[in-house]
Amino acid sequence: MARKRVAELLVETLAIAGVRRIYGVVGDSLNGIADSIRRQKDIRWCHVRHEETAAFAAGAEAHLTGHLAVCAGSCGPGNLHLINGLYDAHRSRVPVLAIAAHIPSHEIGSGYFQETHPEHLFRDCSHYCELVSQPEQMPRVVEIAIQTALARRGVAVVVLPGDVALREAVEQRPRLRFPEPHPSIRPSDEELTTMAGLLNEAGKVTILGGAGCAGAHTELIEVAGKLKAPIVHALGGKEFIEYDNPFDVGMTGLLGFSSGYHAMMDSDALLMLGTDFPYQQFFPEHATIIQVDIRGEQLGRRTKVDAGVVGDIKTTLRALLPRLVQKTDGRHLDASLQHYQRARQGLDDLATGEAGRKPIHPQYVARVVDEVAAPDAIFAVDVGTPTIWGARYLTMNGKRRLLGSFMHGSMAGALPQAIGAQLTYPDRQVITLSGDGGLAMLMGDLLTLRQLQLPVKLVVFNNDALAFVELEMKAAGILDFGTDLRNPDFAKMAEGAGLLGLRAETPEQVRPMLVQAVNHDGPALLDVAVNRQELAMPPTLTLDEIRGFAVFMIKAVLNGRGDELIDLAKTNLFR
Ligand SMILES: Cc1cc2nc3c(=O)[nH]c(=O)nc-3n(C[C@H](O)[C@H](O)[C@H](O)COP(=O)(O)OP(=O)(O)OC[C@H]3O[C@@H](n4cnc5c(N)ncnc54)[C@H](O)[C@@H]3O)c2cc1C
Ligand SMILES: Cc1ncc(C[n+]2csc(CCOP(=O)(O)OP(=O)(O)O)c2C)c(N)n1
Repeated sequence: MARKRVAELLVETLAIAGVRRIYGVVGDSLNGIADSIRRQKDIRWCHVRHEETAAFAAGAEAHLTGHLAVCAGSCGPGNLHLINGLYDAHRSRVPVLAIAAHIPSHEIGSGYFQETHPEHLFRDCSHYCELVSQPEQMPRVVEIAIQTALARRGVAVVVLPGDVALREAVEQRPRLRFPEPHPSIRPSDEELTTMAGLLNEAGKVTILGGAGCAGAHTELIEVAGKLKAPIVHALGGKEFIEYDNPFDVGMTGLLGFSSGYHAMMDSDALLMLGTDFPYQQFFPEHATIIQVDIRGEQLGRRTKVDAGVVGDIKTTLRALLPRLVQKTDGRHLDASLQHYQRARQGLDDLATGEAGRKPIHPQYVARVVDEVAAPDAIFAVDVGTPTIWGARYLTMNGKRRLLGSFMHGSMAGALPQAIGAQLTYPDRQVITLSGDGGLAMLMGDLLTLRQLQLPVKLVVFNNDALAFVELEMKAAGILDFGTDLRNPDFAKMAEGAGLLGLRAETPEQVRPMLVQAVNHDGPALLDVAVNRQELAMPPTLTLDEIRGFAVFMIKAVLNGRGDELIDLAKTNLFR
């Protein structure tokens, strides 16, 4: 029997590891791998138009499934294009393997056509990044890469020169066949006793939960009940914490709810569970802080911590529960819940759309998306104001999922993440909240929706601006600059690309068009002309920020842009 080539063995190893898709763009140096994929049935080649899309799509698949996802790029520029999406996956700690095809091995170091040094380039956005220079290294290197991506949660990169991929393999089959590791980890008895002591002693306890609470909903609710503790969430935890939660008081942070902010600030003890919420200024200074994280290096990273323990949230809370004394004083919880109701009402009041009354408020669009979307819809939100609208108006229910570039903070993630989501879950509704800037940035991959027949629904918040940055500029007291967008007719462009294209210009058009898009048997884009200046006030303004707004107004007047000020006032004070 003919001996396998290195590329073939690589693909077989991935298939045995459960990989079902590889996202990428082909190229000479990838030919060996592409040909091996073509000749087997387990793994599908998902041909996108930009390698950044491939990496974001793989990241979305990994986020949704928890399993390894794979992307690939050809040598030099091909794999270089992966880098931003890989940073996103790495920062979001989802297991992604990137295959970076490389120039012929005998040319390395000669300054050859398309030569780069992928082992250096990807070092910063991976846990593991190694060059395969000999057939003997296969499958061991790719297996180490897979194990590292899964065990350390993040990116691993295998750099494979095109000629090595085509050589005969020495080993003939993958070595590893064990399932993905899922250990249960909990703090020691002494640590649990210390934690319980601090929580039992404290008067007002608040919980801040993050993405690490996934799979621990029951335990979280039980602990909150015993401690009579309001639960605040960080954005990454929204999809796992917010639903069926009588202790929910919303999110904190600049985009958060005032109730989330105050529940933390007013607490005597804060219990941080599986969160890397990054903004230091939103942590209380005087509370006792107890933190649980699966990774010890996270403890005390964002705020001072009085007791930090290593453990997975589910196992740790299970072990902690019998040590907690049932609290009886519910005043902190009740006050926080009432505050949350008021904050929620305040936000809901902004999400209105009256027939014929322009402009369309983006909050209203997000609300309608929330109402029309399926109970198990997957949402992908762009960085920019769509992140705000998603965080505030999309309701999670335990089945819906939420994708975004929350930690890396890259624009343009929604479309490529939606591509990965729809390929992974062909029968689920996948809806984006796209920025007009974000959509334009990776717009070429609209073509992928038709090519791969993906019925993704794109909702474009078309405000003719890089509005989030405009807001940041205003808050910093500088005049907005470089934020104007002269957009094309996105609906017509979508039609040209084989999608259903719709454009809503008045509030009453939003719902019927969205329903039409969702019911359309194929990809659809709904371009909504939304208000540009919709101030998204943080729960508390710092003195610096208040000064910032004031300075902006003065500068705007000095600059003869009083009209804009009036717009601002109309939009935000008199609506
Ligand atoms: C424009 C923009 C604005 C934003 N504004 C806000 C904002 O106002 N508010 C906000 O909250 N976020 C905001 N974000 C997102 C923010 O940057 C962070 O990404 C987010 O707060 C982190 O959420 P997290 O802590 O839930 O998730 P992660 O950052 O993913 O942290 C999860 C933590 O849990 C740990 N972990 C994982 N699994 C387990 C387990 N099984 N057991 C124990 N520990 C585990 C991990 O080690 C990690 O430390 C914004 C993002 C953007 C792009
Ligand atoms: C790749 C990248 N470039 C620039 C930025 C800085 N940035 C953050 S939000 C934003 C504006 C996003 O504009 P758009 O997609 O139109 O959404 P909007 O805020 O207008 O709703 C920019 C430029 C970024 N986060 N990522």
